[in-house]
Amino acid sequence: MAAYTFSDKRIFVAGHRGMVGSAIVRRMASEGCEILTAGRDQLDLKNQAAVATWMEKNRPHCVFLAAAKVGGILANDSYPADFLYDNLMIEANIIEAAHRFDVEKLLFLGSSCIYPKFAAQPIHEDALLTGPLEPTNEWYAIAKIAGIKLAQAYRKQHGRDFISAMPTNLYGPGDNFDLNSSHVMPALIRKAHEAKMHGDLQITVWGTGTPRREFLHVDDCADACVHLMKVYSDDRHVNVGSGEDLTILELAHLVCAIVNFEGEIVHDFSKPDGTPRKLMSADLIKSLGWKPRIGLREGIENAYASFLHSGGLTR
Ligand code: GFB
Repeated sequence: MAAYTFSDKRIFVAGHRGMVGSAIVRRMASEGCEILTAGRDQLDLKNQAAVATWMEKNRPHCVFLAAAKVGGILANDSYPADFLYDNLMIEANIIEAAHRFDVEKLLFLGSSCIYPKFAAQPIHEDALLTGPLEPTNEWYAIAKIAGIKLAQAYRKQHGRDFISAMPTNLYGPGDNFDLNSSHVMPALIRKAHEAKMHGDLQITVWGTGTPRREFLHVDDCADACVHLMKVYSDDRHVNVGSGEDLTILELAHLVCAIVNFEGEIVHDFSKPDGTPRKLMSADLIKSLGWKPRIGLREGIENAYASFLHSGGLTR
């Protein structure tokens, strides 16, 4: 099958203000196409009629569906209705409108939390729906599984070229550094930085620090999405990861070393650990000719620099 080309086309990046969407916009700048975006003030993606009207008016050839309600373990656990409802509405509205208005190609972005809590590691794509989900994020996971199924259903029933990518835990420029709603990486960067600035003797890590996580810089994720859009056309979703993981405690030590905070790391055992391990197999995406370029240390240095550049946040 010939590779999909972007040149002279209109490409809609849904969720362009988010960490992933903004990285896709940066990555697409060199592809010779027109990038379409719609801010929250212009278009409510949860409103079916508004999405259909926007799509009819703007007629994109291709859609990156990176818009989503996202958050770390505590936000997922605290706002289950938002994580389920918002994500179902956004993806259903965009996918249905993409079909109605003849979008040539669409990539739906999910998350590694779609897999069963105790899936065999590394997790292959076919582990989907083989066991119970992790309770702290099952609402988000169910919405993301529904998104994969929507893409598959429109392919099966309507012959649409809609594909899905499942990134691992992402980090990088444009991340959310709010300690109540963020993921672990931005939380540790902020905590270590603020502790250094205030001369604190310790930082707190949630949970036991023993869960293992895989991390990918968002620029690598954006590059993988663009690659998949060009070369992949099938109903199976594709894992997007680095193929390597580490414990949260190891990550905390690495972040502290990069930020140059030399104090102690203590635990808040009242906070949840979540899934014990979430390492995805990268075999499929490797076989499609893609691999990450940004190593973990280099990626964290870049994320820290962008945190500082954006003014950092000190209490
Ligand atoms: O990144 P995170 O919030 O999400 O947490 P998940 C990962 C691990 O880091 C958990 C621990 O074991 C946390 O307890 N952790 C330690 C911390 N210190 C902190 C901290 O200060 N903040 C945070 N947030 N965590 C999310 C899902 O799961 O992953 C989403 O809830 C999504 O649905 C996302 O899939 C990628 O990796 O546990």
